[in-house]
Amino acid sequence: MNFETLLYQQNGPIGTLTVNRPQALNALNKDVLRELKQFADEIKTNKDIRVLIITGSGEKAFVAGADIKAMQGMSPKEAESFSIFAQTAFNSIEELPFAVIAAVNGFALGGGCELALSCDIILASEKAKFGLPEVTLGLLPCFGGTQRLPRAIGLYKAREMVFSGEFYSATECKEFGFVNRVVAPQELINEAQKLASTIASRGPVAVSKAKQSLNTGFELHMREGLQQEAHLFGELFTSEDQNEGISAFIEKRSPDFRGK
Ligand code: CO8
Repeated sequence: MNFETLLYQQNGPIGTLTVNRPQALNALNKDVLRELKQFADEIKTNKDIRVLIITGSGEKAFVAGADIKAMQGMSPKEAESFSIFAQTAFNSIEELPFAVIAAVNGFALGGGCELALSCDIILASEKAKFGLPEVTLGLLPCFGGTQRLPRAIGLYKAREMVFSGEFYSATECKEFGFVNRVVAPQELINEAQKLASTIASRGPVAVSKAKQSLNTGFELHMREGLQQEAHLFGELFTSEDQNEGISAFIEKRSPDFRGK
């Protein structure tokens, strides 16, 4: 895969995607958003991938937001389209059929924080800073932030972050509940890879359907969510992996999951 603004590396079943515009602290302009969408569309059918890690280039930023310079002079219609364009790209990442880990190495502001929130798990360096500073620019978070953040941490904490526009440390965000772990900067990628390897060793079809149950079930009424969970559980019994997982347990050996 060849991109102008993204770097991609695959190591066995683990892919690592790096947003690569360090000169602008990896800010999201139209090119990055278009490539993120294109990347998600291409990778979603890659059966070899079991976990994707997303990070930012350089030591300073994960992604410092939407490209502020590119927003100047937009018409209301253009601004709305830009928001929808970014939301569509992030939805495609959220809907990838495998686990996605954000390895947040520095500033995750505005659209950068929203990109992390479209990932399944967020690991952060001690140096990371999160925030939704859109109101400081006279804007509101429009890449999914006003929707994903309250779902992740509740309305009250989300309102504080959105209305204040302040930056928060990784530890504060862990307390808020949307950062899973905070690690030393030099350990971040290692930790993300370790977690990715653990997830990659589990039944890929099971992880994929568990993700679907968690993510879409969260939006449903409890009873409908339970129905969906039971349905997805039933579907797993058409997979070879389910048979392999249970057989391996009974035969006291490690399972050899094939993702089928
Ligand atoms: N967009 C464009 N360029 C950026 C951005 C950004 N979001 N962030 C940093 N840069 C650029 C700087 O302009 C600078 O470039 P140059 O050297 O050419 O001047 C370079 O990156 C380095 O940045 P700084 O010199 O500012 O580095 P500092 O260490 O002094 O500060 C900060 C780092 C605190 C991260 C600072 O750069 C900053 O505050 N950046 C902006 C953060 C921000 O407000 N992000 C939210 C943007 S809004 C958003 O994401 C969603 C809005 C949706 C809008 C949709 C419109 C339709």
